[in-house]
Parts: sequence; C-alpha cells; structure tokens
Amino acid sequence: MTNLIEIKVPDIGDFDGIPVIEVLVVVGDSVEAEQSLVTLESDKATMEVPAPVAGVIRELHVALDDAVSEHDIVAVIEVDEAAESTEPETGELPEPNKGQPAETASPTPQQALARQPGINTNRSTPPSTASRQSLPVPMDANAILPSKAVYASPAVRRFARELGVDLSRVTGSSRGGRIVRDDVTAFVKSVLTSKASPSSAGLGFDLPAPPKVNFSRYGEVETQSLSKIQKVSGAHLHRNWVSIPHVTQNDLADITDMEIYRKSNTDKAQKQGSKLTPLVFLIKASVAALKKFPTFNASLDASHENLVVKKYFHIGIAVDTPAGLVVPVIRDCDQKDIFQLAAELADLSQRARDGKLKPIEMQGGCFSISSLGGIGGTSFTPIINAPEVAILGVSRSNIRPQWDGEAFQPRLMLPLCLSYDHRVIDGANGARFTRYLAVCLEDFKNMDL
Ligand code: CAO
Repeated sequence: MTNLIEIKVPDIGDFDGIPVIEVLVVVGDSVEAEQSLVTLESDKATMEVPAPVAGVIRELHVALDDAVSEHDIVAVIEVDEAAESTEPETGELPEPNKGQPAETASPTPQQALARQPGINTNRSTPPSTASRQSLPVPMDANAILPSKAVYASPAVRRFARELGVDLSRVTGSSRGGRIVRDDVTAFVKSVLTSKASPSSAGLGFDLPAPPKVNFSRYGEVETQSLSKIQKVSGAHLHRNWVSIPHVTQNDLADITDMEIYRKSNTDKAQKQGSKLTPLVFLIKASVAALKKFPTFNASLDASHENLVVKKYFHIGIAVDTPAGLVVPVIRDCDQKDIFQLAAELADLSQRARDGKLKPIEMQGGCFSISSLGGIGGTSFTPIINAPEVAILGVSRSNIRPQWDGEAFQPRLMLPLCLSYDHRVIDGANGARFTRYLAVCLEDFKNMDL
C-alpha cells in the first residue's frame, strides 16, 4: 500500500499567477515535516510552501519561474512507510491511553493527516491502488514577509522570531542567499558587539518596513513625485523628529496693544515696500528671550557632551514655497529694527518662493520660527531644526475673553508653541522661555524695536 499526498498551493489571499522563485527539492528527495518545498513570491510578499508530513517526493508539478495559483498541485509526497507501519490497519487513530500518554505521544503521519480539516485517513483502498490525498498546507503567517524577499526555512524563521531578529536584515550564506540558523546567530553576535555612537545614523530603531500597498486596487489614483526640496527636507525632518526628544510648550500672549501699534505703523512699512506682520515682533521677542535664556541659543557639539552657546542671534524663518518648505536665516536680528526685519523677510521669502536663495542664506541659524498665523489653527508641534535646540511655532491670534480681576475683557491672544530639545532644556525652562516671550510681546514697548 502506498500513501500519496498532493501538496497544493494554500489559500494565499487574493493572488493569482504567483511566480515560483525557488524549487528546493527534486523527485526522490526525502523530506521532513515542515521542510520547505518551493518559494513563491508575489510583488508584495514571499512565502514558502512546506511539506506537511515527512516522506519522499514522488512527483514535482512546478519548475522555477512557473506561475501558480491557489489549489495548484506543487508536489506529491509518498508518506514515510516506516512511520506508517505503526498505524493500525483500520486507519483509526490509536486511543490516547493505549501506548503513550496523550500529552507525550507524537503524532504519526497518519494522525497528522487526520488532524487536518477535511482529510479522511480511512485506508480501505486495496493495497495495489495508491491512495492519493490532498492536504491543506499549514501556512506560517510569519513566512509571508512584506517588501524584501527572505529565504529561510520555517524552523529558521521560528528561531529568528524567538530572538526578535528581523530576517530582512540578515544576509543568507547558503545557496541563493538562503538564510540558515548560523546566519541568524552571526547577526545577533554582530549586533551585540557593535557599539552605537550617539551621532551615528543607527538610532537603535528596528522597525518593520512600511507596507507596500497597491492603492489602485481600491480606486483611481495618480502618482506624483516629491519635489527635490521635499525629499531633502523630508529626510532632515525625519531625522530630527526621531533623534531629538521633543517637548512642545504652549502659551498665549496678549497682543492687543501690540496689534494697535503694528497697525499704526503698517503705512510706514508699506512705504519701504514691506509688510509689518506680527512675525517681526516675534523675531524681536525671540532675540530678547534668547539673551535671557542662553541655553536656547546653543547647539550640542558632536560628542553630545558639550553645549556650544552662540553670541550672535541669527533667526531662521520657515517659508512655505510651491516646491516645499525652506528656512532662510535673517542674520544679526539683535542689530536690526522691525522695519529692517520686515524688509529682509519680504526679500528672503520672495526669493525663497522663486527658488533663488543661496545655500549660505539657509545656514547658520540659532533658533527658528514657523508662523502659520496667516493661515489659521490654534496650535501645532513644530519640529526642531537641528542643530538648533528649540523652535517657535505661531498660530493665528484671535479674540478671547480674559479675566482682569473684575470682568472678562475681549483681548487678542496669540498662541505660541515652543518645541525644545529635552536633552538640553528642561521643562521648567521651556515654560519660563515661552512665558517670557509672551511678556515681551505684551510689554512690546520695552523691547528694542
Ligand atoms: N495671527 C493673525 N494674523 C496673522 C498672524 C497671526 N499669528 N500672522 C500673520 N498674520 C496675518 C498677517 O498680518 C497678514 O495679514 P494682512 O494680509 O491683513 O496684512 C496675513 O496674516 C498673511 O501674513 P503672511 O503669512 O503673508 O506674512 P507673515 O509675515 O506672517 O509670514 C511667511 C511670512 C514667509 C513666514 C509666511 O508667508 C509663510 O510662508 N508661512 C508658512 C510657514 C510654514 O509653512 N510653516 C510650517 C513649517 S513646518 O511644516
């Protein structure tokens, strides 16, 4: 009696015509249960089809580069005769209390079959006729990997999983880049012995790759490439966001009086070809606050053990341009009045939008301001522009009732959102700095305008 089992492509979701990228056995090979037979790779996942039981490969129905779909036959296995000889002839499963206790008895191939849903192990077939069964292949969900093709047996995948190793980071030393147990062990050793430097790009994150989604499956789409500025600034923003411990302190400044003064001076600015917006007052208030709290006007040095405190006051201004965000720097803001600052801001932001800024004009900043007040919003979290250690976000001012001790008064309140690097600045100073900014704007006449 020969017991033949058809191994079919399992339910793999909504896929058809998946290429066979590896055939790991040939006819006549003896295989263990769970040994991989072939590897399939769709454009978003790689998976192996393992043998559900031990036996000998009698037929192979796929070849390299074939395309297969669910339920296609991959191979036919003849179940291990030796193991089978322990089976009762009736095909009934041995009772647990006969022989070994139920907990310790390892299943025979026939028992393994019987435990698969939809499999009938009753062998009433005459000995001369091969009984051919179709076995659903148990799939290991972790064998389906996004993005990068990883070739490793289920046992190696399990080993990697136990150690928390992301196999896409392991180099396989076996045939065709296949990852074996020793590769996983070597990878773990190399990670444990490598020293992370504080300034290294390796920030200790071991995140899975983001999923690759074919959005057109859900509706019409159009692909637009990111601008060069978006690609460059995106990389910097990402690094700053993940490498700097940000805290954002929010406060409100009463700018009612400042606004009256600003409006009374708009004509003067206009005559000089610029616009006197709240931003120039914020630049002046920032200089005053940086002078009072010098650690905000500083950067960590390369060793991350020293603070380099600057004695100059160059302020970066985030400018929204059609090509993306740029941050030109206004130099020596302590030495310029609000009209000079307004003129310089108008010039820099216009040239930023025309793509005409020189690289040097975007370098050397001590502290940045990102003003979204012209657009709206009540608060946001600006991302620190490293190597600076703080950035001021400004949202739109609006009239809010303020209690003056006797009654509510309508006051024009400006939302301030200060993000700071918590490695350099502690929370109390973050709050003090933001409050001081608000006080400077409230008592604007005391500032060196
Ligand atoms: N509250 C209320 N009104 C405000 C305001 C505030 N906080 N800030 C500006 N305004 C008003 C201005 O007074 C102006 O009003 P008028 O037209 O009536 O004079 C109007 O909003 C538009 O101001 P503006 O945006 O042209 O000028 P600005 O000096 O405030 O800002 C600039 C200049 C270049 C910073 C700005 O145009 C800009 O690009 N902002 C976007 C910055 C950005 O993208 N930040 C996000 C970075 S992180 O992704």
